[in-house]
Amino acid sequence: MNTAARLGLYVAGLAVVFGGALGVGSAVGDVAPAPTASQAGHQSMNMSTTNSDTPGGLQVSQSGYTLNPLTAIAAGQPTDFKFTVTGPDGKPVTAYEVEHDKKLHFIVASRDLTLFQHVHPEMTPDGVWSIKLTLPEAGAYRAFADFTPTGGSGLTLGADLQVAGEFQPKPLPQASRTASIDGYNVTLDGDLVPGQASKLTLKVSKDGEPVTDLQPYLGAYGHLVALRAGDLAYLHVHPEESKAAGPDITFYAEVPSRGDYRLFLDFKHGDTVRTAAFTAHADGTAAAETDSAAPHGH
Ligand SMILES: [Cu+2]
Repeated sequence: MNTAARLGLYVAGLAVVFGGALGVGSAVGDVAPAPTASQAGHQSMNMSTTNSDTPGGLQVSQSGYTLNPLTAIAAGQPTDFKFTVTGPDGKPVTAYEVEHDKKLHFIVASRDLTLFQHVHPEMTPDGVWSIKLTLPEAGAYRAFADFTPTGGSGLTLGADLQVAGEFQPKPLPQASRTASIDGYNVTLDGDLVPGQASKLTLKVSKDGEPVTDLQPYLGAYGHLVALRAGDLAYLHVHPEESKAAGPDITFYAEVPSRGDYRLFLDFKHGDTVRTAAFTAHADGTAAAETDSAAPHGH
């Protein structure tokens, strides 16, 4: 399938997800809604007790689905990490919808937001997921599973992972509009405004030249994960459909509150996926910040 067709399919998928989410929101918001035939067919909707405004990733169990880590991780040791997602019947879920090219997206971030991995585990037919993980340092981590069970709505569940040993938590990196990784420079344009879909444009360059041959990754030219400092709430970010393979990649990020956020952009070039990370502050105004003046709220 060519890239344009893949992106088109991906956008169609997003529309479906939005439709599903709106359905849940209105069902939860109504006062004692009479179950409709379609709701009765979706067990997860009836079991949902979460306000639709609650960001993802803050709960280990939601709508009857639970993330269960099965493997302890030692610092610096490559580990075959296993987990399951159990469903409303208590059994491991084995049927998932494909979103962004994958059935399940697994993200691990250190609680201080200085380490980040976005990986794609493999599932056995009995519903046990596994992925080779190396967490280089001891400390507290948060693992996120982002998925849509077949017959249910999209969910992001979060679980703590503790890696034994002494560790020194690092302060949140200063807010910045530029990030460097492996000779690539990525700049961030746009401002996070609480309660709005905030347009963010990331521009990738290498050796001072704009990169115009980005490779599709997860059905788009980039994938952005945004985590809130303080509780690692996992935020909704939607890519804008793009026919150009760079240098600009545009996203819409919905941040629920003022405060600091850490943005992680995965992009693919030269057959390698790299991550550029930014700290951004959402202060409720759309005023431009500069690198040197970027406030870092405490
Ligand atoms: Cu993913």
